[in-house]
Amino acid sequence: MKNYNYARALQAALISIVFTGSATTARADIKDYEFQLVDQTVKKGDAIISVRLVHKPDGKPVPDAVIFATRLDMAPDGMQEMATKVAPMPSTEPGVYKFKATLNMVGGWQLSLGAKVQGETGTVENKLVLKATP
Ligand SMILES: [Cu+2]
Repeated sequence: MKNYNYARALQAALISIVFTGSATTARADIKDYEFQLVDQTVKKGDAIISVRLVHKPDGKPVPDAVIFATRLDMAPDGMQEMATKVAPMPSTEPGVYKFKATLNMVGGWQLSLGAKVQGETGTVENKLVLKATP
């Protein structure tokens, strides 16, 4: 009987360790981060695209992320092959990342971003759809 109680206590202790461990992981989950467009539309031609990186659980902007991948193409309008160059610009507001690009066609454009967040493992990967207007 004594051994049985000991086993129960050990099992309870292990379960609480597992739960504590998963709660910690959830708090630091890279999936808690998301890029959002500051403006859904831009004028056709030379444009500045601003995106905000937010930590979703508290809505806070996230500065100093390292953006390592960008692609801007017309996939939303069935023109994946129509891509344009994306150049990073200096940020003027913490958590807001700016890019310069020439959108030479009116319609839907998809901005794909890959980023690393300081102190987090994994990468933030988002695809944002914006509209170029005449
Ligand atoms: Cu096009």
